[in-house]
Amino acid sequence: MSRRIALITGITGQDGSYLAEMLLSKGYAVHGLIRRSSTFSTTRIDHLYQDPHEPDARLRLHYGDLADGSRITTLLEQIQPDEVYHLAAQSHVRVSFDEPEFTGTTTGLGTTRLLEAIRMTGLPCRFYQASSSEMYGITAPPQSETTPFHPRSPYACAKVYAYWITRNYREAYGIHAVNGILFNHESPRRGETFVTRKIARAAARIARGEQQYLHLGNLEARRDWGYAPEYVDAMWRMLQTDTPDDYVVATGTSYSVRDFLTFCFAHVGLDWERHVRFDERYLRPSEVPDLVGDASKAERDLGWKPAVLTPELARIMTDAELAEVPGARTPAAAPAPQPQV
Ligand code: NDP
Ligand code: GDR
Repeated sequence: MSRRIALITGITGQDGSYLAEMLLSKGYAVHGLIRRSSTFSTTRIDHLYQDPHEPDARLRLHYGDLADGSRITTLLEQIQPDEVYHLAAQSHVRVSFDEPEFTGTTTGLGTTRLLEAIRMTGLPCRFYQASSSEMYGITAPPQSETTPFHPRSPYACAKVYAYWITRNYREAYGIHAVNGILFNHESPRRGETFVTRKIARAAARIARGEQQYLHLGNLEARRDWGYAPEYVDAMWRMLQTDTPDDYVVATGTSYSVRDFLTFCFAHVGLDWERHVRFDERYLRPSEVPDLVGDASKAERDLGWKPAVLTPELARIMTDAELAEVPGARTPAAAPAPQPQV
């Protein structure tokens, strides 16, 4: 059987980096879409670097942006992927209130640009859409594939649009397109402005005497926090089924931001209440109070089940902040992987 080819948008993000690692370990040729910026944005995948001049290099990067539909189309024609994992997005909920239009263009319409490129090129590839538990918003938990959406941010509205356009291209054109409705998943590679990483990082820094206070917003919000490397495995499993469908991926447990603070600070022997200060800048104009996923369909159809639950996740993330974790933050000694231009 010839080598399978995957295209990952958002390869420089948390999930993209773990997915690239996993697909390379399965023998795939992996292509990644990255944005051109004035500095390198490849820290999370530097350890996967392969010299693109080597004919057998299996990781290749290409410049492109979700706003640029024609580039996406020509890239698909050039790469001829078997599987497309569409992970790129403006993914920060709070930021989406500041940049609602940009969030719609990238997080929402970006999905249409990719699906339209697949339709126009006629490639028989499979398509994964990174849908989100944020789509449920204020609908009461537990949330499953049949739970109605009630989005509470421009980000969530864009994801609801992307969810439905993915289903529409499946129904209208027979494209093998799936929605993975993933609940929050975290890791040492999580972006530093998401609450779990912010807390784990601050706990370690305060324990080392590098920082005194941590400023946070709403501590009462409850989330279903799982471990990112396990969630990219679920993405891959979704694209291996014969019939495309949509799946919730979650742990089925819920903890508050307050609980996460307790886990991380207790791990370094500190009382978080002495170090956390409220800052209203981190509140959202409309909040999502409580998310708990019901992933029984994924367990039944995909054989997927999480092993790491939130308390262990908090320990993993805090330990990573206390030590150095490859791919988390520190520039690797190897040259940064870059597209050939
Ligand atoms: P990150 O924010 O870590 O990564 C986002 C990626 O998208 C980065 O590679 C970023 O590139 C890229 N990107 C952003 N805008 C553009 C653009 N205009 N053109 C091309 N690339 C762009 O997200 P995660 O890895 O955490 O999440 C992956 C996907 O899954 C996202 O779509 C997110 O919304 C969704 N999701 C995430 C969940 C989670 O808990 N992590 C849960 C449910 C859904 P750059 O590095 O240059 O910024
Ligand atoms: P979320 O993650 O909005 O669930 O979106 P985030 O970590 O940003 O917030 C989780 C909860 O923590 C509260 N919170 C704070 N959040 C941040 N970022 N910073 C703070 O200082 C702070 N204080 C309290 C928030 O109000 C919120 O209730 C993530 C993203 O990865 C999305 O892309 C993804 O779709 C969803 O998870 C599932």
